[in-house]
Amino acid sequence: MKSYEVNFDGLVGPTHNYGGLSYGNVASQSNSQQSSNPKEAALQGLAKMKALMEMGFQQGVLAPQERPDVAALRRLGFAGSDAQVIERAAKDAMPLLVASCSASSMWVANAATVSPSADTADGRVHFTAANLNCKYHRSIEHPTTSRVLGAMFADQQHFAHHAALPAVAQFGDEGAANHTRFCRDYGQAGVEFFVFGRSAFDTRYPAPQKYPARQTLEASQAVARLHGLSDDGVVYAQQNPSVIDQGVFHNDVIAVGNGEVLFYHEDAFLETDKMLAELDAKLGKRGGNFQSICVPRSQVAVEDAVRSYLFNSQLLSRADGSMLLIVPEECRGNERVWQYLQGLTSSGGLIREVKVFDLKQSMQNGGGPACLRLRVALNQTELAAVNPGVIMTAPLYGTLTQWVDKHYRDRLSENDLADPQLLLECRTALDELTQILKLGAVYPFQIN
Ligand code: SUG
Repeated sequence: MKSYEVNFDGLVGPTHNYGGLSYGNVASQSNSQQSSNPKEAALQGLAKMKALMEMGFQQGVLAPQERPDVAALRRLGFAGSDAQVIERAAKDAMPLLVASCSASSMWVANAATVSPSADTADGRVHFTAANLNCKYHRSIEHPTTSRVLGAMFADQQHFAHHAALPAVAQFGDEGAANHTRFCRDYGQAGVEFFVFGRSAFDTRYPAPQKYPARQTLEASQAVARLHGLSDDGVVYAQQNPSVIDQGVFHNDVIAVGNGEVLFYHEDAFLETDKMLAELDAKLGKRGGNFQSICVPRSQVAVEDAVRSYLFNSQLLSRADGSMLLIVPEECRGNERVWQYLQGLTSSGGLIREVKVFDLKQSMQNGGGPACLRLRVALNQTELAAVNPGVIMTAPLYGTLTQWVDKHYRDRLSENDLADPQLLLECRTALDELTQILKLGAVYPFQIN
């Protein structure tokens, strides 16, 4: 049976703003307080979805969340009508209002970890929503994420959903941003590669000194257990703590994998040789031929990787067996990175083409092409069982661009977040969106 990698891209929500909320994420910190353009952000994301669809890739869309999250503010003690809750938060605790307005759910690589049916004990596709425990503004995403994923992948015969791990730092889980799957074919058993930043319980693993390591080994192991993965189909590796301290807050900022290929920076991991040997042996037992492409620090420094988001790219398999890299515009703007990419595509290797996308609105918060998508490998039967409302088509693209044009502002600054009108605009837009995407009631304002 034919199998596919389907990319579900996060639709940028109407409150997209630069809140400076992510310590350890260089772009988020350095663009803090700038005014944003939510309309442009959403259209940039939709343009990428459309382009991939037109190139023949399977493409889906993942809905944004309800923001401002009034229910989250109520849990923190703000009371009264919805408008009063926002007004009081703006007056007494602006950082909490900013956090409750973040459109960060757009980076759906952090929404969940997904294991395809070929890897799992019960032969279903498993999803574990990520607790995103490291940052408050992201930790409030998972209940809605679970409802949205449940509405997209509702058929229990094919899809199994797990609640987020316990919401403590020891089980910090950032989803697919630290998870890659290698396989010969998307429908065959593969090797799931979990990258962690620290161990919560075992002091033998070093930890970064400056910035937080968001993903723990124990969280990754729990996800592997929940999904029913077998030991011979799993490899764990530790991210190099020194690159976390240079701004690599997720592994997908320093490495990307697809099919049989891992594209990574020389400094990405600890014990790299051992890790590569394990990946090679385990994928070999599953009929695959593991290949790795190491980008040397002499050609691309970690700092250039972080600035350009070279590795936060989408590595896509084309019908002729070659690969295509989807990179952000910032890669073209970095001389060393661009030179490296020219050499890579002309070297006769697997990666033959680079396509550049303008995702500046998202990039200024540290979210590149790979952050904006959640990969779900599905066979034909499973794909047919997905809610068809979320599969990208030319008419859906048209409807969504019109929806964005109608509802989104083209400028948002911190002061605007306190505007009670913004809440109404967002709810009106999202209510319409759930009808467009055929999701049913998934948002707190629709349920409570
Ligand atoms: O969690 N930025 C996100 C970026 C997530 C990128 N995802 C992956 N690498 N997969 C984060 O740090 C910034 C929000 C702000 O500052 O307004 C933010 O949440």
